[in-house]
Amino acid sequence: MAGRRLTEKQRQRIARQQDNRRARLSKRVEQALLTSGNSDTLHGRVISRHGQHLLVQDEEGKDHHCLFRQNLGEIVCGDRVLWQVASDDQGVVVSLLPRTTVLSRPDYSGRDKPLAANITQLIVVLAPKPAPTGYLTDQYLVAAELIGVKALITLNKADLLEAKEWREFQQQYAYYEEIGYPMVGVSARREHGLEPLMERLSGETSILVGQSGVGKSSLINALIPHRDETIGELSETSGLGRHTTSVATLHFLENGGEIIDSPGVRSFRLGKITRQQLETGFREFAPFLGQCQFSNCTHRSEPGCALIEASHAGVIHLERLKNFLHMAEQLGKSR
Ligand SMILES: Nc1nc2c(ncn2[C@@H]2O[C@H](COP(=O)(O)OP(=O)(O)O)[C@@H](O)[C@H]2O)c(=O)[nH]1
Ligand SMILES: [Mg+2]
Ligand SMILES: [Zn+2]
Repeated sequence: MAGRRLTEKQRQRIARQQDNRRARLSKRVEQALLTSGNSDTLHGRVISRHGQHLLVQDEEGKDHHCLFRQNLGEIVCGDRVLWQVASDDQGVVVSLLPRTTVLSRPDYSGRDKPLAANITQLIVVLAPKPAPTGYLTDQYLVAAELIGVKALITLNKADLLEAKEWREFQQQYAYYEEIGYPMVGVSARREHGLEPLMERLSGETSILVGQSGVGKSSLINALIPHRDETIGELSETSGLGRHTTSVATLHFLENGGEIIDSPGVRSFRLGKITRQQLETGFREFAPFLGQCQFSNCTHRSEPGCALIEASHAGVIHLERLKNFLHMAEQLGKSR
């Protein structure tokens, strides 16, 4: 990422601009609260965030365009908040309620930036096209383990392959099921067959992740009939609807589930984690951790390495160990 590194001068200028913008915004927020004279606080759910603007849904299911107090930190899609009405079409978020989980990734400067909050399930979407990279999949699965949410693998675009090829495609990922990650096969293009996915969404707040083009947005469209119309309405009232694919956006399902569409993440890097955390991010390694001959074993080539032995015995999939080693190599490096 060396090409994207900023000079100290550029960094200072950006920081100054951000300070100025924040100061201006703070003034606007306080002004809006003053003029409304209304101090009732209401519960809300953050549907999406566009820069300094939030789309917040109230408890009746109505959406409000909100600013937020600048001392609240990063507010993201899925957050639960308290807010006040400032004017007919605008509110101000005054408090961020505690999160159960937060999914983050490092921004351009390497700082952890939250992407979505209060999720309970991470859904990795794979498709025959664009061809999956196992490395990205495993990074997502490690993230799910570390933040403590369930993970589900969804193979999309079943319609692209003949039945036999599709079975082979599914077979390629069967080892994930053995590890304990459920897998469902679907097609966003077919009218029927989404039930196995729908069942897994019930009662959960799920986030769809995966390469751009695998069909995350199409799946949400297929799961939520009439969604397009709703989006149309939003864009008229707030101007926000049109950009829903460029930011994480929360959607409500008929079965009570909630689902977050995230923008295509080409390279998802884990935040700063320790080697030990990375090891626990591969759930099938658990029985073997601490069993190596050397207590500081890197699991690369040491004699008596329990992980290498397990991979030779076919208990740990070779691809998983390879991806672990690759991730471990990235840990110590500066960005
Ligand atoms: N054949 C087929 N195409 C699909 C399917 N799901 C999505 N697509 C297509 O794949 C492309 C990318 O879909 P999109 O939902 O934007 O992917 P996203 O980037 O993951 O949100 C679009 O051209 C979709 O029409 C599917 O199940 N079958
Ligand atoms: Mg999309
Ligand atoms: Zn080892």
